[in-house]
Amino acid sequence: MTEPHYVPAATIRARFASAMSGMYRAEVPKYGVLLDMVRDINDKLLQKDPTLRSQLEASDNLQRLGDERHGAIRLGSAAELNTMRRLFAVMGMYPVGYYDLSVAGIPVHSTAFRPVSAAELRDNPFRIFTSLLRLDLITDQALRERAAGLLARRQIFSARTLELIDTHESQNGLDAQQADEFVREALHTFRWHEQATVNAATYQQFLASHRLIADIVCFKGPHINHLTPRTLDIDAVQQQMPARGLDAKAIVEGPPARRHPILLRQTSFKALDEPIEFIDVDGTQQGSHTARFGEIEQRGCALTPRGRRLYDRLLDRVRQRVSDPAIAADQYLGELEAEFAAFPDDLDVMRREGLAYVTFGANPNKTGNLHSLDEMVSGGVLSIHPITYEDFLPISAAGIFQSNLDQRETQAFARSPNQQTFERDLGSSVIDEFELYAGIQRRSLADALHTLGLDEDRRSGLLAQLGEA
Ligand code: OOG
Ligand code: NI
Repeated sequence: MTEPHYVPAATIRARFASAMSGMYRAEVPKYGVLLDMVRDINDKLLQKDPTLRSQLEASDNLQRLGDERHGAIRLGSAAELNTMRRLFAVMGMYPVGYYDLSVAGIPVHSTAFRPVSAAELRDNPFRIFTSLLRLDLITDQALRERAAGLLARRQIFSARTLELIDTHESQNGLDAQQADEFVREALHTFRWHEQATVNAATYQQFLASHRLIADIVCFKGPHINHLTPRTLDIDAVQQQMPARGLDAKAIVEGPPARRHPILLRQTSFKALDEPIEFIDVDGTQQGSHTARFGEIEQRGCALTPRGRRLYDRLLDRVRQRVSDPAIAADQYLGELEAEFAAFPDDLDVMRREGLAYVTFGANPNKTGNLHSLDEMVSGGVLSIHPITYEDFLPISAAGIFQSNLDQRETQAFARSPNQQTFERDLGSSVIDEFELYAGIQRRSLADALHTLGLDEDRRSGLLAQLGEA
């Protein structure tokens, strides 16, 4: 049990997310432009569409929408990843999912730290996509050793942050003063540093090997590289970006526009070229570095493993025909629409076919057959709502990485997922996202059946009809 005077993890998380947003807004003014645009578009849409508003309210999404963000960082070593896991635990954020980006020519593998329960997600769904550099994929041995040496020497956490993480673990919580201090101190780790830790020549060597390696190895810490707000209409965002002075990427990543949105659709503006000071024995040298960008996303319904396989298959067919969407955007979007006609665009059909996860609500004043889950839904005894997808998509993530790497051709790393090594470095296993969604779905049905006053036998019979997709 958490002591009563300890600050709830969700409160620390919300404060941290808000402090990070403030810091990033000051560091990257275009992020402020993007936030204003997303707020305008969301407000207008909610005014125009009261049905959407009540749907969002019913699925616990309306209240969190304005504060909802995800960020991303890239770490250099196992030790950094391990401490980062302990740091995020203070805020009730746990590693969910394993993403292997080597398949897309990017030498990292990743997880997303995020809250996991429905209640915690409702309070504040802040997430950080966290990547770890895979030095094992760098073939140049001298460069690999150089990188390892630089990474071993840096300390990305302040001494006080480390103490507060220990305190959190030993007393199982932080009091008000400790929580305030934690937010202030932990934020430093994610700051931008205008000074590199290397000279310009070393930076160039890493850059030539892979831009991402330079970004991870040559700086004091894992600067937050984007902070993404959630929009209700990503096509409007994509269309309005140029007029607001934001250089939008060619296509929106993810599924096409639908009546019932699924998974995640994302777009971004190009990374900024920012001034950097390189250090040398005889002084400093001015240069620049391109890492930080702006991203916007629209979140839809979480899919079951079966739904996800269908999504992957359809997207793969499109990608086979259009290998570079950036130079054939119209063709890509046309093919995407055509392929996804095969993905049912009706929430109850998606549920029945075991493609999507939903939550159930009880309507005790309706009567009807109480033996069949499908009939209870079609008769309105049970209402259904989409469960929001809280995670990421590897192909979209690769597209986002690539559109900001500024190098057309990506390197061919052998496909080598290595979840075991990742989990060893992390110091724990990653949570399976599908189990989380299935658990939320099952609990909501159990609660709804309880509200309807059904006896134990009837309830377990209906729960058995959920299947485990
Ligand atoms: C992470 C890119 C992935 C997303 O939204 O898929 C990501 C990075 O560039 O470090 O944030
Ligand atoms: Ni992102």
